[in-house]
Amino acid sequence: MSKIIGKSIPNLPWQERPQGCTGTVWRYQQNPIIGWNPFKAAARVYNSAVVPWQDGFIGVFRCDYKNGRPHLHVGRSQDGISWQFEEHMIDWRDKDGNDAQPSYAYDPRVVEIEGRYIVTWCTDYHGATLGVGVTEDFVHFTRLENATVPFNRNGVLFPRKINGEYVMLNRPSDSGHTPFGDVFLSHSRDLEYWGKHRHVMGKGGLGWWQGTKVGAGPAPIETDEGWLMFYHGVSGTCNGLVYSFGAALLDLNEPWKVLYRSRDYLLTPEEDYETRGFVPNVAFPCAALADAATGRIAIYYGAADTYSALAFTTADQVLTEIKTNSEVF
Ligand code: BMA
Repeated sequence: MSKIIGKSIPNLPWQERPQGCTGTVWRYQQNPIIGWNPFKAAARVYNSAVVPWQDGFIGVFRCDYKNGRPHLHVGRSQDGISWQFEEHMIDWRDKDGNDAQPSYAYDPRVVEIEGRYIVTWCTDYHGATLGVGVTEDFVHFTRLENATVPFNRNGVLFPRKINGEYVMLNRPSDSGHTPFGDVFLSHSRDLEYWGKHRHVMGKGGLGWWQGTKVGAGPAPIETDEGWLMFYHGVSGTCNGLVYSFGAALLDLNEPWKVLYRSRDYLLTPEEDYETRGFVPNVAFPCAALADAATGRIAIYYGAADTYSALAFTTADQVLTEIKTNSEVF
């Protein structure tokens, strides 16, 4: 049995695999958990980050406004399924307390490292780049320097330092809807200066579902066999891009080394809420809660750039799947 290293989350949202479902990952039967226009400012809430908080959950949510621009809002939930949102966007301040509000912000991820919650997201600095900030209470948010020069849109921290350094998965890109993309990682001692860049994995292989680009999803989950990383893979069709997701296992000490990687997707857009919406055919995971006591994992994913949805699996089942059906690379 593969073991998750980390905290126990006894109130993890969970549903058993429905009868007749044979997939390694299965959907929450009441999906989507967040629909159109969930609160006044937001038309769509998706591609968002959730972490345990007190006796429930908290998150940083991508909220697309009715002018089309995305901003980040805090959301709170007792059960991880039903969410209440702050009406106002996160008020980012720099270290001196000055306004540091990004002009847009999307695809946030959140990790807790040594008592601080670190948020990464896609922001703008003469083009898309990676914003980084910290909070301890989800009320006061301090923005740090951006991690990269443009263009880079997908920044995901490992949930602890590795060999004394912060490590961030990221994906260099171009402006617009980049038709390429490999996963890299970068190291930092202070969350400000980033270097020691390593290539983690490229698009392609046998699986056409990941033939156009790949990008890290939720913060990787530590297991006794390596880092379990869910990632999105994109296929370029005659009608546009299709976003599915799979998983990879990365070496614990040298996480740029890929031990196994999905040959087949774990989840691809099939349901109405995944195939119809603002951007059809998108399943884009940004957070996963992992319960070390049971091995259960709840994956939060954006559906059709419109809805928030939940899916479930266990560490053991995902590792068995990617070891049995591993991509050749
Ligand atoms: C990516 C990001 C995601 C989005 C996806 C599909 O480039 O912008 O936020 O979910 O495209 O539109």
